[in-house]
This record gives sequence, C-alpha cells and structure tokens, in this order.
Amino acid sequence: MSRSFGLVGLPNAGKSTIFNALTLAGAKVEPYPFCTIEPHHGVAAVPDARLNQLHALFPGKKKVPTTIEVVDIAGLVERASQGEGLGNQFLAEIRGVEAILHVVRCFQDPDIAHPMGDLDVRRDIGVVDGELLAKDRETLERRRERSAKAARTGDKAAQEEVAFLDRLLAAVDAGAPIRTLHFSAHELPYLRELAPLTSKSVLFVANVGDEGESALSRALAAIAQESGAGWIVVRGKLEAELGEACPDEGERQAFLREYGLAESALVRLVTEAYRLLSVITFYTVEGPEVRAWTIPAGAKAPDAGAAIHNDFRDRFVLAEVMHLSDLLVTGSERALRETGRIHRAGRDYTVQDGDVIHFISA
Ligand SMILES: Nc1nc2c(ncn2[C@@H]2O[C@H](COP(=O)(O)OP(=O)(O)O)[C@@H](O)[C@H]2O)c(=O)[nH]1
Ligand SMILES: [Mg+2]
Repeated sequence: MSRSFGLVGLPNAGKSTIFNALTLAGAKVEPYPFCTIEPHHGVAAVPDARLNQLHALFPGKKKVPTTIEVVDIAGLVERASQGEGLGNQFLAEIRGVEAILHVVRCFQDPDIAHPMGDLDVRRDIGVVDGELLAKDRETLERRRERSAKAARTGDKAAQEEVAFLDRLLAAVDAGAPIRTLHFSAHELPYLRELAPLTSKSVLFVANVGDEGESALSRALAAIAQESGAGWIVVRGKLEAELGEACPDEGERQAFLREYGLAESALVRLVTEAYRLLSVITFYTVEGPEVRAWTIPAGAKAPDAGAAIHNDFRDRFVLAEVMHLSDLLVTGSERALRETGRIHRAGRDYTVQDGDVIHFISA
C-alpha cells in the first residue's frame, strides 16, 4: 500500500516545485498563485538501499519497491475556509491523505511574489494552520449539533460523544492542532472516523534556496519541534531541476553529493515520514519478485501477511523470518536453512523493520 501525502502551503511557497522534486512528474510550475487548479497526483518509487542489496542476491528477479503517493493540493490563502481563493475545494482534498507535507517558503527571491509581501515563517505557518483549524471547528460543531440532539433524549453514547467533541473544540479554539492531544485506545476509532484535518501527522518542508539552511529554516525547525511535527530542509528548485536534467538515480546522487547533500529530498522525506507515521518495511522474495512492503510498526506476522494478500491473515500457518544481514553474509537462503538460521515465527511474532519473510498459509 502506498502512503499518501498532501502538499499544503501558501501560494508560491514552492509546493509544485517540491512535488516535481519528489515525483519528477513535471507538474506545471509557474510564478503565479493558483496555477495548480486541479490537484496533481504523483507516485514516487521509494529508493531503498536494503532492497537493492537483497535484489543483488537475486539478479534474475524483478525489484519492486514501495511507493508513496503525493498530492499537490492547490494553494490556499487567508480565509480559504470561508471560501476565499480556491477555498473549500482545497480543504476537501486534504481529507483524503494520510499525512500533510506543509511547505514553507524559506527562499529569498524578489521576482517571486509572496502573498503577504515579505517572508515570515511563523506568520505563514499560522495562516495555513489557522485555515485548517477553522475547517475542523466547522466539522466538529456540525457533528456536535447532531450528537447534542440525541444526548438530550438521554442517549448515553451521544452524551459521551458530546463530551469528546467539546474536548476537541476546546483545543481547536485555543489554536492547538488535534494531533497534539492524547487519546485513549477506545477513542481512537472514533477520532479516525471523524478525521479532523489537524489530527493528521505533519511534516514541515523548509523550501530553501540553493544556498541551503538559513535563519528562516532554523526558525521553522524550532516551530516544528514545538508542535510535535517533523521537518526536513529541501532545496526544492535545485532538486526539481536536477530531477528533470538527470533522470538516472546514480547520476543524480553524484550531483547531490557535489552540493554536500548525502541523500535526495525523496529519501529524506520518506525516512522522516515513515518515522512520523510509525511505519516499517519488510521484504519478500517470492516467485519472480524481490519486493518491499510497508506496515505499521508493531504489526504481528498475520497482519504483515495481509499487506500482501488477505489469505495470509486468514489462513496463516507460520512465517519463516530471515535477517537481511544474515542473508547478505551467507549469500543464500539455502545456507541459512542448513545452519538453522531461519526463524519459524507464529501468529504472535511482531515483525521487525528489515525482516525478510516467507509466509506459509494453509
Ligand atoms: N529562487 C527560487 N525560486 C523558487 C524556489 N522554489 C520555488 N521557486 C519558484 O517559486 C515559484 C513558485 O513555485 P511553485 O512551486 O509554483 O509554488 P506553489 O504555488 O506553492 O505551487 C516558481 O517560479 C518556482 O520556480 C527556490 O528555492 N528558489
Ligand atoms: Mg502550485
């Protein structure tokens, strides 16, 4: 399954540029607000050094990486939640994604207009967050009205719901994103169903110029830390141009190193986003494919199997688990089998990041 990310940020923050850098998909980039009228959807294969190593042992097989889906959501302005700019269309798009990539302009360029005239990281973030919070307030209040009616008839569940919604509304009114609250295990399914925008994980993207980190990107890092979000620094324009000029991954890596960047924006984004979402990767070597899969951290073997096929959950017998490092050292599965280094794991086994697994089903 692809993890999905929605790019939000003020007009001209560099969302489409970052989208291009991530997907190399060539979405239209223009120095005008609202050039992204229709949301653009892109899919990027996740570069994965461990998958490459595993694949090297099975060169005859096809390498199938995991993917991420990125949605370039049309720009929002102040009062978008009240229908300004592209208004509600923008907000509806965000509902569908798993996590938010909040692009913040940290590059100086007098030729590129800023909707508020000058650069101010904290204010810019505040405007976008304010719109998301306003939309959440609207959703929660509508929901509360319905529950309150039922609560007045003595409906216990509805009364609990009203109390829960009041807690969320109090946070929103205080300007706190819902992701900063704590929830008990029995509240989580209801929260998931409500899916308020500010309950989603946020990864800030500091879009910096060719010169790299600056006082602006450092200010953004501090704000991200305050609000329980992740952040990465990306030279959006540089990486987008590199992606276009240089479709070969190895060549691109060499150029990035010249700029002092060890890894591409995509790799840094995926690493940080998987950490934020508590997602891990395991591998399979089955039939003609060597393949990577993502699952929530803590998943048991049958649930990991279900990422591949539902039958693997329902008809789970056991999982044969190998460590990638063991495989790389011995060079073959047979050698591991002969030396008893394949772990036969049952239903209760918690899959570990980097496991190589054969599922055996009835
Ligand atoms: N100088 C400079 N320009 C940039 C940078 N990132 C984006 N831009 C330019 O800013 C303008 C707006 O970028 P775009 O990605 O379309 O912003 P969006 O409105 O958020 O989608 C485009 O002309 C980009 O080429 C950067 O790091 N440096
Ligand atoms: Mg755009």
